[in-house]
Amino acid sequence: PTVAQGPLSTITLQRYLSSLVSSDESLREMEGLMLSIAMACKTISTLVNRAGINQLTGLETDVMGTRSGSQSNNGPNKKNKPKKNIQGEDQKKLDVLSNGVLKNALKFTGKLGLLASEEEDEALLIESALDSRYVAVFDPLDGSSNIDASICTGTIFGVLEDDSVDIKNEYKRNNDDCVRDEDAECVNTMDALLQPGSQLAASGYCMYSSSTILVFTLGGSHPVIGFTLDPQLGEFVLTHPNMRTPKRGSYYSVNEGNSWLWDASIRHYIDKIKRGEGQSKKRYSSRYVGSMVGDVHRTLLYGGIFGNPGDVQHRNGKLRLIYECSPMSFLVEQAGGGSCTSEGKSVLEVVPEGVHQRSTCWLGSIEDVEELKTYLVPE
Ligand code: P6P
Repeated sequence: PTVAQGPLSTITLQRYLSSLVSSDESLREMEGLMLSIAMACKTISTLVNRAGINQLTGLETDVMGTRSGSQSNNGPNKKNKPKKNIQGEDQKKLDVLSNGVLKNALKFTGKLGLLASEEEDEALLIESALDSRYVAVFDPLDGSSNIDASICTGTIFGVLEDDSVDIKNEYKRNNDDCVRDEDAECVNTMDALLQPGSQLAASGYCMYSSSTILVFTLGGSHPVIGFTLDPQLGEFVLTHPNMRTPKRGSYYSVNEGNSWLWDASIRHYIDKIKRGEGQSKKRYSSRYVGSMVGDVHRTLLYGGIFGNPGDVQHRNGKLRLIYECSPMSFLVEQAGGGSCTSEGKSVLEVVPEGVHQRSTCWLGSIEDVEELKTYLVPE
């Protein structure tokens, strides 16, 4: 797609998307979705940047211990118990806030009938848009455990074509706007959501760091493209018109604290590249933030390999498939990189069986991923 060229700083996200739609009208709905996601990310960026000032750091809590039935919240011995998400992880205040911001932004587009979030136990149906073309999956604030230390965090999102025709009828039958994986009567609804990453119509992330950068791709012939939030303008402006990950890098990005639990094949690979005994003969350095968006963004720009490999205690690793592994793998492969599971399979071909299912995941420079695969024990 050609975009009217000007100095990069004057091409805003709005102008970029409208020039795409003028050459391909079928992207009109996607334009609306991307603009609403961008608006939500601007709000989340402000929340993240002002977390310490607005006392929004720390854990989301349930006020416990008040006398049952009492109206007032000044019951005796109030105990604040941290709220947990469906993964059993402590929810941060900003997890809950960011989820609400993104969920509402997407609902109000009227262009989404179904969405799944890391912070929602079940998938949500939006009655006013059940026959819409797209469904959305997202992690509203990935890496939020880093918030209190002001380390980078990010929003990860994916947009899928809703190819099932029966969501509206299933909704009428059940009259329930929540959909659980095991709901037998919501098979078509869940089918729309539980698609492999290869079916994504768009994916991307917004990183909240020294700058706020929105990176996404619409797949197909579209590039991976990056926009940086200009705080003076309050606009995302084009800064990375066509992001291509280097064919090989010299960084590996993985939590070595778990290396004693890894499969021997993975320990062997990391050991070789850190000693300069891999294919490139370069000695690789370790870079690991512990925030997927930051680690993937650096890998996308500088090259190398990122992984959350799983181990004997967590066979499927820690990352979730539909709203972390698939969108990030789709984007990195669109930028000329590669991705695979710890079994050496394509992440984008893994068919999800549940909204919060985890998957092992490696992604980064194509030559680094291909070299890793030569070590992996085929299943
Ligand atoms: P580990 C953050 O909690 C997260 O979901 C990702 O952002 C990050 O890459 C991963 O978990 C870190 O996992 O096992 O290193 O703590």
